[in-house]
Amino acid sequence: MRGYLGLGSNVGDRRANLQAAIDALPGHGVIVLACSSTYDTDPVGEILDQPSFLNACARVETALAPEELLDACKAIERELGRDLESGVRHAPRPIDVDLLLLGDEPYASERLTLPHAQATNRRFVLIPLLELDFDLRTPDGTRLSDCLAAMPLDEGVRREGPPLRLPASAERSE
Ligand code: PH2
Ligand code: MG
Ligand code: MG
Repeated sequence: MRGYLGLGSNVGDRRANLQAAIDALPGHGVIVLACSSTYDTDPVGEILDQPSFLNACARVETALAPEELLDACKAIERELGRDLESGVRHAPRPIDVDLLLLGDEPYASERLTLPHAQATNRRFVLIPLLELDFDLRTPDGTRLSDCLAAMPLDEGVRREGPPLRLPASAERSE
């Protein structure tokens, strides 16, 4: 099934952290089909006084179910040294891997909601997602380009660098 991941880092070598997460995906049953450019973004959410983020998105293909893909994202965060026990929501982090969309169905459990709220209301997610697929829609048919067009321009998102590399071992199915 086709899915979209959002990646973020605001501690250490941000680009290397994002690339390491991309490179770890095939080892967890996730084929990376495409990566967006990287964007330097103003922190939004509960903690604004923290370093700016580097954000990117990836289009992936996987046979994993939604909760299994979430577990893979969390495992990669742990492998890359994110301290999941720190407990502070929205605190600075070397790596954040979020599951944004998977297939054409919504999903809701205690741990996971699809589509991820940020896929429709955060410029740091919408802009790299639309770079990957300008016609992308949520399962209810909402066009993400319409979500972006309706948003105020108050969250700074600046293109920082070229797309992250596909993992060396990636099987490409496109
Ligand atoms: N992630 C957050 C909170 N705030 N701000 C930006 N710009 N980028 C992020 O990835 C981000 C954030 C929590 O996951
Ligand atoms: Mg996040
Ligand atoms: Mg997260």
